[in-house]
Amino acid sequence: MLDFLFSGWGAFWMTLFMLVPFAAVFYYVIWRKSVVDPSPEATARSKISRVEVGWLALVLVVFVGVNLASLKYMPTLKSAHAATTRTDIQNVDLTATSWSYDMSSRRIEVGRPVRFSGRSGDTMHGFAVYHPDGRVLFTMMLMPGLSKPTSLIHTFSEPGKYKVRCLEYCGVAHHAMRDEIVVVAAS
Ligand SMILES: [Cu+2]
Repeated sequence: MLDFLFSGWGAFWMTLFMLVPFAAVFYYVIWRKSVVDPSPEATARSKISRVEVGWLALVLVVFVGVNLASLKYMPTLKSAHAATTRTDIQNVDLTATSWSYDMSSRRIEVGRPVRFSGRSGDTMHGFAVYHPDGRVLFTMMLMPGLSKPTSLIHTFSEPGKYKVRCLEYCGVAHHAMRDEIVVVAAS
């Protein structure tokens, strides 16, 4: 669905688009400074204003709150949880080599956790799995020369065709480094 974003121009326009809010805030701050507050030296430096206390408190609450609330979505914590509570884990071993994946299986059962154990045969590669609607479900970084594979446990909740892409730049055909996993109904 969001395939156009992965073309060169799609990524280019998306990057520009994401810079728009930053540019707007930047110009607003400069405008305010020049129009409303022409002499910042006039304000007392030793005192911390109420507005500053408010902003600090807001940042603290948002920072701590978002971190706490997002803990359970962290792939590492999800993996650890599945590894200790589930006994029906499916295993998929994979090796990434420029510019394809060698996978022990491309068929996965829905609802059962899958342990992806990945290695790299040459250089740095990525292993990112996309939901059929275009969302990234997780990504793994595969570094060459490690004694143990990089592993992650994920449970697919819907059957379908899931695209795999490399998200670490790995050479001239990096953009063509793709694969597919099929998640099927439990047998
Ligand atoms: Cu790559």
